[in-house]
This record gives sequence, C-alpha cells and structure tokens, in this order.
Amino acid sequence: MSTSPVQIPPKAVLYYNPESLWCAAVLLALEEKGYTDDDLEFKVVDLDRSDNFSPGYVRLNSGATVPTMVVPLQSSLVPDAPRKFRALTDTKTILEFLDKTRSPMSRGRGQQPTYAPAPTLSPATVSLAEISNTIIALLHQVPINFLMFAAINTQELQAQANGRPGTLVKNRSQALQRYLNDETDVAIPVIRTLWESRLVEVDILRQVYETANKPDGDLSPEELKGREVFFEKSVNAWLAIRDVFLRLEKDIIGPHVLGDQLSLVDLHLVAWVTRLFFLAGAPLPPLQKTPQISDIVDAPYPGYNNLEETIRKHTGDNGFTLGPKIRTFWTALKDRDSWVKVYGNGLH
Ligand SMILES: N[C@@H](CCC(=O)N[C@@H](CS)C(=O)NCC(=O)O)C(=O)O
Repeated sequence: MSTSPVQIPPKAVLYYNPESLWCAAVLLALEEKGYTDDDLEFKVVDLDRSDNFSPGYVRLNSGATVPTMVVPLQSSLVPDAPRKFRALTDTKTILEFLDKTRSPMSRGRGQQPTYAPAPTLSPATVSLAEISNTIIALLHQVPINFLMFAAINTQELQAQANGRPGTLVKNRSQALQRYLNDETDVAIPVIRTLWESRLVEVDILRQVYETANKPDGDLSPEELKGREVFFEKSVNAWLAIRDVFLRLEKDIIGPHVLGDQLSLVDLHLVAWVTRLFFLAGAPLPPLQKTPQISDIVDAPYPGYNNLEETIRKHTGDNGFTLGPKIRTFWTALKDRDSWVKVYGNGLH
C-alpha cells in the first residue's frame, strides 16, 4: 500500500518588530482573536540594523515597513500545486485578514474547555465601517513615527541627537549607503529608488542632528535654516496629534470607538495612544483585570498629565486636555488581557 506524504498546510509568517507601534496592533489582534504561537510563524525585522531595507524584505513590502504578513493562498493546500503566497503589507489589511480568517466558529481566547468563540471584530454596519475607516486613516496619516525623532528646541534636539534617535539615524544613513554601493547586482531599479529617496530623507535629519551641539550663532545659514525647518516640522507633527484627539472626542461613540463592542479600530487606536503615553514619559499603568472597580476606586492614570503637558508644551495650546471619551476608552482597553500581554513589560 502506498502512503502519500501528509500535506502540512503552510503557515502564515508575520514579519514584525516587537517595539513597533503598528506591529503592536497586529499582536493585539492575534490575542483578541485567540490565535496561538502555533498558528503562524514570527520573524523579527531588526529596524536598528535597517533590515527592513534589505533587498529580500523590500521585495515583500515595497514601502520597507513592518508589519508584513505573508499568507499562503488556498491553492497551496492542493497536493502538488505550486506554493503561492501573498504579502499583506499594511496594518489595516492584516487586521482585517486576521479577523476574517478566524470565524466565530473558531476557538477564541482562553483554553479548553472554557475557551470563548473568536469574536467578530469588523464593524457590523456600513455606517460604523465608515466611522472606523475614517479614524483608522486619520491615525495612520499623522506623522506619529516621526515624533520619535522630533524636537522643538535646541535642548530637545541635543537630547535626541545624543541619544538613541541619533544612533538610529546614523545607522540608517550608513545602511542605505551600503545597500546602494553593494547591492548593484541584485537590486532592481524600484528598490534603488526607494533607497535613494529614503537616504535623502534620513540625511536631512542626520545633518540637523550632527550640528545639534552648536549654538544657532555658529551655524551656517543653510544649517540654521535646516534646524528651523526641523523645529517647525516637529511642532506641526504635535499639532496634528492634538487635532486627532479633538476629533476623537467627537467621533468615539464610547466606551469603545464604535460603542459597546470591541472592534478593529480600537486596536489601531490603543496602540497609537500607548505610543503617545510612552513618548510623553508616562508610567506603565497598574496591571489589573477589574476595570469597572478600578475606575471608581483608583486615582486617574498619571500618564494623562504627562501627555497633556507634552502636547501643551509642543503645540503652545495651553488649554489642551484629554477629553472624557479618550479617557474612558483607555481605561477599558488597558485592562484587557491583550494589552497586558503586549505592553505588560513596558510601554513602547
Ligand atoms: N502603512 C504602514 C505603516 C507601518 C509603519 O509605519 N511601520 C513603521 C514601524 S511602526 C516602520 O516600519 N518604520 C520603518 C521605516 O519606515 O523605515 C502600515 O499600516 O502598516
């Protein structure tokens, strides 16, 4: 009797970085939907080493960003069919894929025999989908990743240039130059164009950082102009964040963005807000699992003050406050098991 080899379905692969804001949204979704480590393969992309710009990775994701999820297409399950994969290259698409792929009939969070069915996280109606799409677009449009490098005055600029952002910028510039010099054989023109344009971008920042320790008076007119433009860009980035908070107070239904049910937009938003708390130097909130009781008994999260102060200082809007909708949202989300799993060891 002939035995044909057992066909093992190929797994999806998640390329991610554990400190990345948008990867955190994917990790939250995996947890909320009840995926386990056995369901997919995880590959870390080292952003400090600019591995996201390697030719192999850029072939998967032409924007060189994380996360990327490579998913097998149905035909790969047919015996002897050529293996086909598709790369999902943005957070929204990955979250929608994860939601659809594990239906309410699938196992959700918890362990047998008490596991819950996987919840549906896509909006239930067309009008809720519109609100959700608008907010997701807004969150992704503002230059939140740039804030990691931003500075609005010389003191902040020096702290950035002499700290981790300064090292990252130097490394990235060198890595892109190396790719451009070394990879002439393998690189297809579109990849070279990406490297070239990202090198121009990062070198503008590198030049501003390199002169960070000089007072304004010692700078050449071009250097001074570069510094001023950078400060203005930084203030504008914070103003854009402030405007999103004002808009969210109007759009959030509460307690979650779309009402009582958790949905995908909440996972984008909580990752976004957590990054802002991190940038503002907010502490890790106490990890607890009784939100209703803690709301009444505990003092408000001290991180609200950190973030309000940071936004006031960087925008000049001294009356800025975080509204009740975003506070209620944060209180509900930070106590979920998913949030504790992704951020329990530290905000990022
Ligand atoms: N539109 C993309 C943006 C993702 C993104 O900005 N990822 C950041 C990390 S959170 C990144 O890869 N940055 C590296 C770089 O831009 O070089 C998405 O939605 O996934």
